[in-house]
Amino acid sequence: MARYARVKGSIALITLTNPPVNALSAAVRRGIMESVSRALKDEQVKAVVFCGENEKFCGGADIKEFSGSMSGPPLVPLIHSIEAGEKPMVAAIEGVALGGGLELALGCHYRVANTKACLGLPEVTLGLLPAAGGTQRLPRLIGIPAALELITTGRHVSAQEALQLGIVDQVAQGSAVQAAMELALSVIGQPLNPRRLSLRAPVWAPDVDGVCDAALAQVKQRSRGAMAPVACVQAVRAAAMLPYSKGMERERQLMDTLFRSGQAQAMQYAFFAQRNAGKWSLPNGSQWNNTRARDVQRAGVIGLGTMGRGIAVSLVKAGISVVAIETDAKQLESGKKAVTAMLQRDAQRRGVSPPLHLLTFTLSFHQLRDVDLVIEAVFEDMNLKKRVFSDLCKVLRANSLICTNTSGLNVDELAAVTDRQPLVVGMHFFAPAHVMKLLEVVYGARSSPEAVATAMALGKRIEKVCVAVGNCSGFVGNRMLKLYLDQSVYMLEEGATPEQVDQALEEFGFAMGIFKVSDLSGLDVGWRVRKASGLIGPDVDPVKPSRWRLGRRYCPLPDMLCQQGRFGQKTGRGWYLYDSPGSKEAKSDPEIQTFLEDYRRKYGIIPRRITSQEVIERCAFALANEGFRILEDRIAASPEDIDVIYLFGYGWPRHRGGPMFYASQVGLSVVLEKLEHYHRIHPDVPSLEPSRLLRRLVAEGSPPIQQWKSHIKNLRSHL
Ligand code: 3H9
Repeated sequence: MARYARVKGSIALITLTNPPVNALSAAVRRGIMESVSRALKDEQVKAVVFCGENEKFCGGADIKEFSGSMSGPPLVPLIHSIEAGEKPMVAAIEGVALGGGLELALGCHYRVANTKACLGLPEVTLGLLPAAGGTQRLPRLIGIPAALELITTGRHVSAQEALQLGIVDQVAQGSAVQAAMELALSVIGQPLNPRRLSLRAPVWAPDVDGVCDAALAQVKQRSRGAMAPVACVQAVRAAAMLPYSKGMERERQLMDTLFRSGQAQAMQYAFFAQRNAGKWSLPNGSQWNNTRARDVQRAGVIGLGTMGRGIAVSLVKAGISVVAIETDAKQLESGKKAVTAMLQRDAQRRGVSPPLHLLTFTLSFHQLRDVDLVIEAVFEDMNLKKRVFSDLCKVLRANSLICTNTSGLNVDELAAVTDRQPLVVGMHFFAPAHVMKLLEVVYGARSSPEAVATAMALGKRIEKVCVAVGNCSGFVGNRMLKLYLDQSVYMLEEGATPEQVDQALEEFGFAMGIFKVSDLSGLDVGWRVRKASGLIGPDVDPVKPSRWRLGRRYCPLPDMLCQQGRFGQKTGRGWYLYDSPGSKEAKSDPEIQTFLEDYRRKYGIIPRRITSQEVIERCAFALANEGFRILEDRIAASPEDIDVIYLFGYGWPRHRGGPMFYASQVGLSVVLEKLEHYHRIHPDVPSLEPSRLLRRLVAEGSPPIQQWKSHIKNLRSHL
């Protein structure tokens, strides 16, 4: 797990060998310990170079080990022994030096990276802090402000930036190992104490308290309720205030607290869930590793509204030629301007030239004859999309894929109007499509595994986190969202205000409460959907609309707001008030308070106090309950897939793992009990009735979330 070789006569080359990222498993740590001791004992060896197999230095501690009992030599003393070694130790960084990997490099006396390397301390994204001396050595190397920024964000830096910051001593154009060996030979005999970061004095500066306080305020605002960023600031503050050994003690104490926290478990779960989502499977047994994706060189994008523009930008940035289509010249021109500007801004930021040559803007469908795949992103209207689909079939090659960007329309119904049902899939992007990470790839009843594989591979290529989901109204994300929205507005009827509900959700960790998000997305969007689905019609009394529709409780409050022209940010008024249309700062609106009071009076509702706990329980458990139904229906293959959708598409706080993980962490029997309680009080809300799968899991002793899949199979075999 660490290979030892003597090279150039006097250099010990220690290679970490634990593919794919040479994580510091117990075996690797043991291997390093033995190799270092051998190098120090060997009189022929004058310097030591560390590198990683397959041109990847090290991805850090082995995260899989965190859930078991730790064994093998601990990392902290191991890095100390490297730093204390009486021969120059040089890290040759290629690929990645992350977390414990970078901490190992910081324990070395010199660091060389090659141009393609990236470095960082991303522990905060796993609910932890760099606990192998990273919080103490990095500030001593690059100063408090820069270290705070890197450690609290977990940001990766390029080799060039690492050089500017002073993290590495040299950037090599070619092999970092060769350059490190040359450097090692050149420093033999030079004093090592100045290179030992732990021997440096604390990096105190007159404004250090102010800098740390500002960082603390920033992380509290950015990651509401997350413990790790706060602990990171505390540990770096210790580096500024305390001698090294005391700072290390503080680092360890803080790590112990984080390590045992549910937040770290949630974030590590999220790390693996994200990677597992790419290992998709379909109910028919086809999956990621037995299905070939087609190569996509040229794509068409139909419609250059908000979604189409973002999709075109994402494709072009990934090097795919795009034929972008609009129906009239004016819209085409405005789409062209917007797409070009987005690409130019992005290219400027990255210091490259914009790949505008990959774009063709046209009004003619005929230009699509050579594309491998089309993504239709026209208005969310079934008849319009059907028309586009049948028109596409007239011009496309027989084997071109057709994808629809829809947030919930029936993919099978759309596929049925084409001459190629197996080649039709949904690609549900999230706005803005060039920014948001999530992509739901929706397979219909007749979608071929190859079409799913192609959409998943394309999504990955444009740097999306892709989840394959089945076809049903709203797919996974929006099907669940509807119930979450329902609960939120019911609570307004019962006595809450939008501010109270949003505050509870924000304290839970959401960046924005549901009413602020609704104002941002536009209240008219849901209004249109409700009209199309028959919930709002001419027979609805405009003065006192019914609170009971299609056999269940219905809250007309959002419709009543829309009738007043309150569409959210875009009109300057929604659940909140904004200074002007389009402005973003939400302010409480006394008119909304009066509106809610009048409404309750009109319907004879006696308002009651709704606690934050009730807000979270009703929103989060309603989400999870629908998640269980989605699993029963095989719309999602696993609870991890659902959680990834909520983490990347709906702002669910990462330190809460996702709605399904949260349910497992709270305890399934508690969730069941609460749902039964709320359903007893609100029998007219069928979605609060606990799902069969939840009941079954509780009856089977609430197994851990990783085992739910097998219980779902059993449940199905009993149906
Ligand atoms: C730490 O270091 C704590 C210390 O401060 C203190 C301790 C005392 N462990 O992402 P990919 C797996 S905490 C175990 O698809 P990429 C990953 O699950 C650690 N496994 O590839 C996947 O497995 P599979 C701090 C790991 O090229 C496979 O490798 N370090 C680890 O897109 C490929 O991963 C981090 O937070 C690991 N550390 O990206 C870095 N890393 O094939 C976490 C990866 O079975 N890792 N795997 O699905 C990353 O950010 C990315 O994986 C990396 C490669 C950028 C390295």
